[in-house]
Amino acid sequence: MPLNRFRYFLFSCLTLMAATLVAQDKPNVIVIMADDLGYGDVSCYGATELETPNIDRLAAEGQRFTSGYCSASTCTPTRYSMLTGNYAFRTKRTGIAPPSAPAIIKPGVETVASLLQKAGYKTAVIGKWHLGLGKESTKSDPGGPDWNGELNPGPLEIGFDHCFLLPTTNDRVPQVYVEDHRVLNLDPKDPLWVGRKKPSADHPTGITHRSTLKMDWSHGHNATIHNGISRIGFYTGGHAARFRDEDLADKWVEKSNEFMEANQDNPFFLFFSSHDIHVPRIPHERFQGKTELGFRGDAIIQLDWCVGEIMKTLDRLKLTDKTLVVFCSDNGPVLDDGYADGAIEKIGKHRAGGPFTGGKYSVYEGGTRTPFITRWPTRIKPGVSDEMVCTIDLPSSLAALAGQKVEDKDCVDSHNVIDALLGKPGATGRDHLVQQDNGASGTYGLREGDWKLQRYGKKRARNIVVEAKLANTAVDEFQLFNLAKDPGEKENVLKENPEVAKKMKAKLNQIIEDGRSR
Ligand code: NG6
Ligand code: CA
Repeated sequence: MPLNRFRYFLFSCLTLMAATLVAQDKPNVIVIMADDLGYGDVSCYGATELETPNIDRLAAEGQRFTSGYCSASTCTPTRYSMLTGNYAFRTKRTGIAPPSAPAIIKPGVETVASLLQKAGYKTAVIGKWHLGLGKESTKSDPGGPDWNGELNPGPLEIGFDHCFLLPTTNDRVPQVYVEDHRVLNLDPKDPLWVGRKKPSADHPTGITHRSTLKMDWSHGHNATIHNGISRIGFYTGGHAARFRDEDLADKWVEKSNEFMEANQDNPFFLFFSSHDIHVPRIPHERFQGKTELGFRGDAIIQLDWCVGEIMKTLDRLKLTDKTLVVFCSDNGPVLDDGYADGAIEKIGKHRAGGPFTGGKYSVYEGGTRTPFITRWPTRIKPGVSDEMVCTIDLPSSLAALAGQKVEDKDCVDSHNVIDALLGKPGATGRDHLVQQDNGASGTYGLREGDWKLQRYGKKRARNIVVEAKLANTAVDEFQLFNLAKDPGEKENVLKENPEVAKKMKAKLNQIIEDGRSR
């Protein structure tokens, strides 16, 4: 070979090798997000009334965070923020989405999925979505999901190559899977109708047919009945497409396995979005009765099983060492969230929020401080971290890991805490975090170091006592706690620390007004 051609050949080989090395260097990423799972709900975070061996193994092989958060104490805003890296309170209509909500994250908005897609990843979301599907409503078109046609925009328009979804949440209609842009197994001769109003006078509901239900409702959830359980909202048709609640977990695992197998040779990002342990809690028959805590406990065992199955697949495909797994939750715990499943009656010694006060719907720590684990055997040294990290940090942190630039205008509240997530010695997490409850209620928490400020838009706090029925409690507009001395936020020390309170109120206002915090 002439020298010049040989040089060219050598150069090409080296370039190819370098590109392969870079691609290999990018780990797969799996974010496993549980639904309504509290800090104290798994054994590696102190639960004694049940055992979660697979989640515990993840923790034992990785970093277990004691200050790991989601950004809101309900589902839609946390998921919105986890994907976009923007606090949900900055955008209207990011509160809990109804069954017929249009796509909440608009095409063109950068997300953790679009960032990783640009970095060469194949991306998928499998499981609960609850971020709306379909177009906005206009005067002539009601918008929202076109259940019999194309469900667009959706995850595929914001960076996911593939999706297999529970479209909203399991207590909302309809009980069908959505694969990419369509309802799976829909028979055009039996179209799916979804609406807010009772479709006919004789349509059976949780009110008219209450005695036939296999699980009774306790508040709300009394509209259309499917699988012996009444739901939020009405629907008819689509019978061939309907699923059984008992089979959801198996389906998420099956579809995730397919995705991992198909993408074992290239970097992939999998958002495994479990419906457990949201209501209605109907675990598969093989998990029913596995705990003394009723279906809420049994659903935790089912969730743990899913985690184990994903870990098994990684082992089988020899991907464990090449995969960063992040385990987290979308909000804190709630016991009776609308169905009489015995969660309160059977709670015994179990403390779903661990040492923290409050749960789902609350800006007490229990609302957002949740299990948070990272595992990547070749890169993360096992240990426990007290660094503050949040699900909203995943876009910037994972982009940094994949070598993908995040533009200044995007992911405006997402901090790059990848070193803390990987447990690097001396790495620091966030120095502050804003916590919100649901929509634009004006209720916030601000944690900064050991201090925690709470601000209440309506001077009412929801779900402070997780072990009782959901209630609103009168509270002062502002409360201040010292988490180092009082992690349970029992003693409001605002009067004793007026300067701290003043500074934190100003900081909270500033973060809201600035429109960004990165
Ligand atoms: C509430 C529902 C609750 C749950 C929640 C959303 C009633 C009375 N309560 O409105 O059951 O569905 O919305 O939960 O309907 S989340 O985890 O998806 O945010
Ligand atoms: Ca939730």
